Amino acid sequence: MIKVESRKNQRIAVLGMGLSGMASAKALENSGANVTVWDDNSTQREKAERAGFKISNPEFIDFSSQDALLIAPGIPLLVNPHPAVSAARAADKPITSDIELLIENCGRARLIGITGTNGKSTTTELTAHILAEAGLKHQAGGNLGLPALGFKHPCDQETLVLELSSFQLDITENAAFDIAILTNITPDHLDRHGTMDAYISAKRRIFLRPRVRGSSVAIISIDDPHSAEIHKKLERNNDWKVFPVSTKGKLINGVFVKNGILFDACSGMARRICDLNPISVLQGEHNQQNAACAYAAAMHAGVSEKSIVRGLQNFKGLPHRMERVGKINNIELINDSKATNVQAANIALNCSNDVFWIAGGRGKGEDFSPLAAHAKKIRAAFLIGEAAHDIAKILPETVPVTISNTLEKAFEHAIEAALRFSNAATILLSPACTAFDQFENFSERGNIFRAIAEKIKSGAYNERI
Ligand code: UMA
Repeated sequence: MIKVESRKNQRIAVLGMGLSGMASAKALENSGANVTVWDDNSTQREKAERAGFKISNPEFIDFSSQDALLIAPGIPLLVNPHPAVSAARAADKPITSDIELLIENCGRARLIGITGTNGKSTTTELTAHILAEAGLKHQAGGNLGLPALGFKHPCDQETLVLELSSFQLDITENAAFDIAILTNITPDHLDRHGTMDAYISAKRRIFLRPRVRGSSVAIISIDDPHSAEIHKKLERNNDWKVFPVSTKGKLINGVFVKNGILFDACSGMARRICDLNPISVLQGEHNQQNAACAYAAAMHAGVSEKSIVRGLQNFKGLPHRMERVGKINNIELINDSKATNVQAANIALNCSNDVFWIAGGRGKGEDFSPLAAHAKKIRAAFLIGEAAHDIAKILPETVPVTISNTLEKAFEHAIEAALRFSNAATILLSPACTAFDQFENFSERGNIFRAIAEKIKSGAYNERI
């Protein structure tokens, strides 16, 4: 784990003992900090107590004797801040995060930060995969997989690839990256940030300051207006070397994809790098955007073009992102459980035809109506969870809707309907919602979808259908 030398002997209260809080508390304690922990959920608190941590509710701590409050990403900060956040602020004590402590303590290891509404996990994994392909020492994690302070302490020659959520960026004051990537911005997490402006501000914080003024690299996909605006502003100052990325048109100074071919025009002249069309896990404009961002990052990290192309070509993709989990007769089964917002579901529906669509879960305060644009290809919708009725409302009468409530029922209803349909079809789980109303997280939801698909493929469901 990370040696958090910068906080040795400090008194730190840790709030939120999930994955990131637990790793943070362990790293801080091992590094000689005086740590107390808290979780509002008694089960998590007991788990922390069993792990040997001192429990103390930061809401009632005398913050004058504390050095900082470290909060997990899920702790409310700006809209209805957690009372402990207000207590720390009232005492004028810093609020910090695991990402901040990693940045403070990672020495000269290269830091690549990746954010964006969609595509940040794929870009993170793809960048890490390319570094691995090139034989470069690296670790990847953050919002995906390993929490920041759970990384092994890096050596100076290492590269750390960090997926960063808007939650993490909001609570990180000293963000500073060698290479910072913004994949895109569309509405998401409005329940947490309150307004779209606040959400955009959180995302923009990845460019708060360069690690090395004038030579840190900002890679910004400019295909949506919010990211294009950030790119325009950043380009005007000399703090960063700024490179745009696009899948919509030719660029004269960045990386772009045209007809599925990746081009590099970072040094002026456009050079053909590779054909993404045959790479099955990089299909669709959204994946081309991820590939272009990962290419740009790897190139600026010094990876040879040959290794990058090899990495792109043998990338295996990520689970729960348009993951093909099987075929029954002529029905494709696609697990896109990671689509936890409207734009992600929009992308998935764009890529499919004759869809039997399973959607719903816990909404994030977003408007579902853009999804109605796909009505013509949705043969039927099977809706689950808290948002089922809100999604039903935006679909026109031409789309048969079943409120299935649970994923198991929705799958059963979808397979019955798809088997009655005479043409090739797709059963697509692309919920446009988080999983938190019925599952631990999107991974659990996707794993259950995959398990049902396996059962159906093995015939275990046949008698019931
Ligand atoms: N808690 C409180 N009080 C509160 C709110 C939460 O005590 O008011 C406690 C909960 O009881 C729980 C703990 O805080 O025990 C959970 O903390 P957390 O929500 O920060 O979750 P972690 O388990 O620490 O996981 C976090 C990220 N979670 C969120 O940002 C919501 C994980 O991202 C990340 O993988 C992990 O740290 C490791 O870094 C998940 C996520 O859903 C994948 N991210 C969102 C997204 O991608 O859209 C942002």
